Amino acid sequence: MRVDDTLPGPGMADAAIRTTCPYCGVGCGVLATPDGKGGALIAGDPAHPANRGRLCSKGSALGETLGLGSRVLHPLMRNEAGGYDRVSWDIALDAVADGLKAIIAREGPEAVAFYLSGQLLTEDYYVANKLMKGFIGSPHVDTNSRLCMSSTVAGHKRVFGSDTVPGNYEDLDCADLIVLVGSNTAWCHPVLFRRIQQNRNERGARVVVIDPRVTATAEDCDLVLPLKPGSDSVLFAGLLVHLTEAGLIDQTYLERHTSGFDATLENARAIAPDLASIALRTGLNANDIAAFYALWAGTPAVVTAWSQGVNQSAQGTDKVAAILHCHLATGRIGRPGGGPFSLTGQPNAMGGREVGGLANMLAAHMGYTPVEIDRVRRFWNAPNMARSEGLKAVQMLDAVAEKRIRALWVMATNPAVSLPDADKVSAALNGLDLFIVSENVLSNDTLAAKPHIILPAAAWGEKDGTVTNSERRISRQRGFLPLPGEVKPDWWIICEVARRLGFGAAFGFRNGSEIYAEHAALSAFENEGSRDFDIGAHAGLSKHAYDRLKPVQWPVPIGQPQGTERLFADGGFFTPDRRAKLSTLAIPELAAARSDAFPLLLNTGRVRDHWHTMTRTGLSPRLSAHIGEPCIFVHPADAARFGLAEGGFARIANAHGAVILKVSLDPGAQPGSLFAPIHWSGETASHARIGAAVQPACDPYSGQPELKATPSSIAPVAYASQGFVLSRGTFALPAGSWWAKLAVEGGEGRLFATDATLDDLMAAVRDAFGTADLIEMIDRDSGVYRCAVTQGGRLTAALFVGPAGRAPLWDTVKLAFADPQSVPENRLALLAGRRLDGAADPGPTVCACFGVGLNAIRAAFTGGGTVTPEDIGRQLKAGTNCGSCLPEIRRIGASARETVAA
Ligand SMILES: Nc1nc2c(c(=O)[nH]1)N[C@H]1C(S)=C(S)[C@@H](COP(=O)(O)OP(=O)(O)OC[C@H]3O[C@@H](n4cnc5c(=O)[nH]c(N)nc54)[C@H](O)[C@@H]3O)O[C@H]1N2
Ligand SMILES: Nc1nc2c(c(=O)[nH]1)N[C@H]1C(S)=C(S)[C@@H](COP(=O)(O)OP(=O)(O)OC[C@H]3O[C@@H](n4cnc5c(=O)[nH]c(N)nc54)[C@H](O)[C@@H]3O)O[C@H]1N2
Ligand code: SF4
Ligand SMILES: [Mo]
Repeated sequence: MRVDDTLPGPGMADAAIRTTCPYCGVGCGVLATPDGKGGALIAGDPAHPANRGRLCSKGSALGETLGLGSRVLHPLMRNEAGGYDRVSWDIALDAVADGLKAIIAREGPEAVAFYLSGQLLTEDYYVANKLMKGFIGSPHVDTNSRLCMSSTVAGHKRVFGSDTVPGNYEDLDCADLIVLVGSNTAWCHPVLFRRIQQNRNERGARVVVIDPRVTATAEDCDLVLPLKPGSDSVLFAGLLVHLTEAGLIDQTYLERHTSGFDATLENARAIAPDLASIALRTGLNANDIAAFYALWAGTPAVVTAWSQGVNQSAQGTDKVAAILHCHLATGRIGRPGGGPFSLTGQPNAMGGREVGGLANMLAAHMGYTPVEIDRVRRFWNAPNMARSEGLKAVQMLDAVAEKRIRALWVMATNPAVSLPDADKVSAALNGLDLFIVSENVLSNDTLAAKPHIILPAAAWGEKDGTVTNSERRISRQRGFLPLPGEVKPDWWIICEVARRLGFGAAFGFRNGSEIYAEHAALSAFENEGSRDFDIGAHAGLSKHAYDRLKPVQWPVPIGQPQGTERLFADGGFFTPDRRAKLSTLAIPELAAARSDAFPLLLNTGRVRDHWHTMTRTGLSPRLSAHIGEPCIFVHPADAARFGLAEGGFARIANAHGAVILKVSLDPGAQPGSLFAPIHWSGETASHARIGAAVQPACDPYSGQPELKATPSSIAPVAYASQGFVLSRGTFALPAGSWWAKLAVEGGEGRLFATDATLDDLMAAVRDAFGTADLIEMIDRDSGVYRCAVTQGGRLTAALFVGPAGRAPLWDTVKLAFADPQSVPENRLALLAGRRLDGAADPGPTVCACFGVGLNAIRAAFTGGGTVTPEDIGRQLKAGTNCGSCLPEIRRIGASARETVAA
């Protein structure tokens, strides 16, 4: 196979293009080989330092998400009737520019705002930020990274003076202890999890998991600390006290490179005076806390890594600072195998931070001091510099609701789903004077709020630029597919609008490479080592060199083109006195207090095989097979307390909104807490847009919302019947039904529950499919109805329904539906839900990479003799690619052994 670093060209159809995965912040290198028909073969890039050839289930399935069926391919404008007309780019861009001009003239520049995303490329982000903050003159640029990384940014800046991640992924290979705080690494950063596990298996590294829930990550570790939600800073304040008492403070490092230790220690003592009070406040067992402290104290090569359990918190910035303090006090920073490590969420959350995508940053890691404003103004030759920090995401949407912001341009994010208090967000968006969305897809919940103008943007595989991963590594994301329809790159769209606003001279970029070169030059402009973010070595980068850019970790200052592996081992912080600043933490009030009306805390987060609002992973049948339905994970004790049953439904409600989700009993859940995935939206489910039931309370420093602990109630919801429907097109269920849509091979699948009668359902079937090719089976006494529609002998639709609690299984019918060649000879067997080839039903998918089902794995475990997960890998291939199902396979093994023993 030929591998090309650059772009596909004539005669290169068989060449693999090096690019990076568009999902998580691990930033894995991908080799994409276009198939010449709009698709591509996807493989991990063995040469990329982030993944060395590995990909997780989501990355491996990227080829299944390249179809154009759901894409927006032409500029669209809303007409008077509320529908959309296809318009030319000129008309759409003029409308954007004229609309912005009119609002700026009438209300001033601060009435306009951009809401951006960590899924934009650095080049897109740079021009958006430059246009708004330097030329339109409004500071109101914020990004979905506010919901994701901003507490880490605020924590880094408070303590280090700059938003710097000191370490790198190799530290995870050579640490002796890895502490994962509020991170479900096994599911959310699977390739790093594999690296951590490899270290554990081969070098004996120890792993500690700190998370109120016992997650898949916690199944492969040495110590689990299921602390009370929000109590992390107590635990880490206690660690600081312990380290001091154990004589482990690195006095030399502390004296040379830090300030503020004494007051910080005093404050830590007030927060966490002794083990008993730490145990009380964290809800942890005192012995476990002592074991954790001893382990951390006794292991110099320790990495403390965190993500949303720390960031998405009303005390997020303090939590980050509390972790950083422990590393600084022991000098365990910037050394191989040692340091604090923020795991970034999105593929380019870091790049967005670098260009100034956050409302409180200006550009190139500069803030809003008069000197910095003036420096950026001179560099940009900017006529209308923003003068002070802008509104952060939640406040920005409040300003939209209050009509202080009249025009909003949303790019590459789906705020009607992902912002807290999401119903309010949808209504606010709908009320804008000018609402512009740059999107890949034709339909999502933000588009349902009816933008005036929809701009079709290039998607992964088409767009071309750079991204920065969690370890500061800048990699090229390269296009390997032609731009479909009239789709354009985001940077192009922004520059065209800038030109129409009269700023053409500053936005005359012909390609991403010219933008990157300017961004690099700004990073070095009057820097001289005063700012961490310096990629001056790339300032003069030619297009040729840019196209061949190899992954490199910043800083990459002039004279250091090889980049920088680690920072701060010898101090050199970016505060005025070059010292890290330890500071006091607020005594954490466990902010989200439960009440009688709302006795539970609603925690929200991710599942293994879906990405955010599912606009891409929702297209992949393979990825929809793992957790296909919007569930609420409940501890069995809470289920008993509130009358909930596994597989039943529950209404979760609070002051903000309500959702209805399927109940899944989870012994790993913390009693008193619920966990719901964030992925379902109004597009993919009837009642599962969780953002509607999430509070908008924010961390006071970072403005990051507390998305992990909304006081809520839960109550069972009963439906008369439950079933599934498979169809080539969309099937309309009777009003009031609960449903969740899933990608299935060959069409659309919906799982549903309803109070509609069998007659209502039969009428809906007749409406949708007619009667010509319909076979039906009905047993009114049992409340069972099943039908299949065949055309030319092939199954084209099916609906099975039964009484609630006895939902028909769909795995075998799905197989017949998926296979366009299969002609069910025995249609009655099909209606009976039996496999037509007589083979065993595979059951729900466990290994998404190889499509291995639960039943097959269970059968292999119970087949006799001692069977290990490795045997399962050899027999069935399950777990041998990305490995993110390994914890689940081990669990199936354990329960199979219990069953056999019983
Ligand atoms: N499969 C998948 N992977 C993804 C994504 C995806 O959508 N799907 N998205 C990417 C993005 S953008 C992000 S930001 C990352 C997020 O990656 P993670 O942060 O790992 O994911 P989450 O599930 O949001 O939350 C992590 C954990 O925080 C825990 N938690 C809640 N409250 C607390 C607390 O008070 N203290 C502690 N210590 N823990 C707490 C939750 O129980 C949860 O298990 O994932 C990235 N990777
Ligand atoms: N309750 C709760 N809410 C959360 C979270 C949580 O844990 N709990 N997590 C938060 C976090 S960490 C994150 S990162 C957010 C994620 O939330 P969002 O950013 O809202 O989710 P996505 O589904 O990734 O939305 C991206 C949108 O941009 C489009 N898109 C993708 N690529 C491009 C592109 O290159 N150009 C353009 N123009 N469009 C593109 C996609 O089609 C999609 O519609 O959710 C946040 N919200
Ligand atoms: S770990 Fe998975 S989702 Fe994340 S970058 Fe790598 S392949 Fe993509
Ligand atoms: Mo995120």
